[in-house]
Amino acid sequence: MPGLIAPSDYSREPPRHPCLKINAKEPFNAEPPRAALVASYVTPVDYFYKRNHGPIPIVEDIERYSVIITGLIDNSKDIFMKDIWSLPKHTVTATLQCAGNRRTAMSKTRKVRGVGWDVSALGNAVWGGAKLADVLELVGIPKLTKSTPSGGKHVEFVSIDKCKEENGGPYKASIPLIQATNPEADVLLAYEMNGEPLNRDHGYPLRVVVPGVIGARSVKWLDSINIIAEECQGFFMQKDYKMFPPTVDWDNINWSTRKPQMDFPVQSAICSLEDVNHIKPGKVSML
Ligand SMILES: Nc1nc2c(c(=O)[nH]1)N[C@H]1C(S)=C(S)[C@@H](COP(=O)(O)O)O[C@H]1N2
Ligand SMILES: [Mo]
Repeated sequence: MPGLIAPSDYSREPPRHPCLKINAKEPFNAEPPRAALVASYVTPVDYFYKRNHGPIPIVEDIERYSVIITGLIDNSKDIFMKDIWSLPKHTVTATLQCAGNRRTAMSKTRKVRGVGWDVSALGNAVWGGAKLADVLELVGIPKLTKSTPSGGKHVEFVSIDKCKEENGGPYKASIPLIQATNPEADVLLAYEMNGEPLNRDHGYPLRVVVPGVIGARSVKWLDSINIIAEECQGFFMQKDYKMFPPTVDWDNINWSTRKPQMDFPVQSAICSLEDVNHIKPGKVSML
C-alpha cells in the first residue's frame, strides 16, 4: 500500500501511558485501571484500551495514502485523505468494547480462550470522520442499499497489519451493506478521536467505527474496502469472536454453527473500587 507500511517486528511501536495494565506486550494489548472509566464520560485517548493483533503500522506519506474501494461494483476507486476530508465531517460519541472484555472473570468459572481482560477493555470516544454511507456514494452505491446490481451484500474492511492468526496477513472484518449505507447507523471512517487526529495505536490515519457493534469490526489502519456477496471469511469473523456454550469441545469445534458476534448486551461493573480493595465486615456508608 502506498504511503502506509506494516512493520514485521515490534521495534517501532508508539509510546504508551504507564498507567495501562498490559495483558500482552507483543502484540500490545492493554487496559486502564477501572477508575479511569468513571473519571470522565469521554475516555481520554491515553487511557483508552488498546487491542492489537500485530505490530502497529506506520504512515510514511499521508498524501500518497489511499483506500481502494473495489469488489462487486462497476468501477473501483482509490479514495485519498483529501476526498475523505472534503465530505461532511460527523462527530459520533460511541462506546467501543472488545468482545473479550471481562474474560479474566469468566475464566475463573470455566476455561475460555483468548487474551485475559479485566473490565476496562472499553471506552467512550468522540469519533470524527466521514460517514461510510457518504464514502460509498462516491463509488455509486446509493444510501440504504441492500444489494448492489452485481450481488454485493457485505462491506469488508481490510487493514495492512501482519496478524499471526491470518498467517501474517492483514486484519479484516465485514458488516452488512444495508448497515454501511444507512446514514443513521453512524458508521464512520474516522480520522479523529476526541478532537485530535487518531494516534497510531487507534488506527492512524483512518479507521472504521461501527457504533453498537463489538470492537473487532471497527478495523484500524484501513487499506481497502471490498463489496462482497457473503460475509468476510477471515479468521476474526469465522474462527474467533463467536459464542459457544460451556459444553463446547474446543478441539473439535464446528465454527460454522455460530454467527459472528456483532452487537452485545448491556452490562455493568463497579469501577470506583478495584478488585483488590477489601471492605471490613460491618456497616458500609457510601460518600
Ligand atoms: N487493523 C486492525 N483493526 C482492529 C484490530 C486489529 O488488531 N487490527 N483489533 C480489533 C479489535 S478486536 C478491537 S476490540 C478494536 C480495538 O480498538 P482500539 O485499540 O482502538 O481500542 O480494534 C479492532 N480493529
Ligand atoms: Mo476485540
